Amino acid sequence: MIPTITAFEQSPDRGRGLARDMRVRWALEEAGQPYEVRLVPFGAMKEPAHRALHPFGQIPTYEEGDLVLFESGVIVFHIAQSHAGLLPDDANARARAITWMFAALNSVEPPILDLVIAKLVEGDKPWAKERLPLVQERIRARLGELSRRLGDAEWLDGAFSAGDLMMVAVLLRLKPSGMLDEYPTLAGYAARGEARAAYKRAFAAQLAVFTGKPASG
Ligand code: GTB
Repeated sequence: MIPTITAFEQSPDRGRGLARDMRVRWALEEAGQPYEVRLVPFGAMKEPAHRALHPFGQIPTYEEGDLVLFESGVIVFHIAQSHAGLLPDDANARARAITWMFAALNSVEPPILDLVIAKLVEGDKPWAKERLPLVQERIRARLGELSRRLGDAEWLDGAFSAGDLMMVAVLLRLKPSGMLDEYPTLAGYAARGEARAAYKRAFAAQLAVFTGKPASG
């Protein structure tokens, strides 16, 4: 059965792959699973029809027969569990890969999200200038820790896994800030993720929504 995911009809990032449908597309591409995309206009996102799929009126969602999922983390996890290649067969290695997925979402993404909010949502507040360095400091602390753990390894725990997919997707949200480049180990790690054929296909597909040109290849 071909699953359907949702994405922004008009991507505010102008196709830079920063919205969370990108990680779901990437996982589907890694899994070799064809998929369809329903583009949701902003107005429709908070309407009952979309809220029936996503209680918070957001993208991405995932529909596969009777199954409806929201939350990019669980969608990627579901894809990884249902296909070979994104989670190791060995039980302990699998648990560690899942740990890295959670770490990406619960320990690395929150301070990065704080930065986006501090800049885009709270940037005009009188206290914004004072808050920003605190947020940046928390990101740097986390990136330093992650960078030390990765060391000179290619991926976080053996072969590329859904844990790496999620971590790279989260780290790439920092690209516009330039902060990722302060950590060459992590910049290289993210670049290895971006160099994967599945990432490139997913990126081209979400960019095509913005450019109106069909993704080639
Ligand atoms: N925890 C949920 C998940 O992981 O799926 C969060 C989902 C979420 O935040 N979705 C956002 C959304 O639908 C899109 S991805 N927002 C609309 C709303 O809440 O009304 C976040 C996002 C949006 C835009 C950019 N950008 O333009 O750069 C980047 C990331």
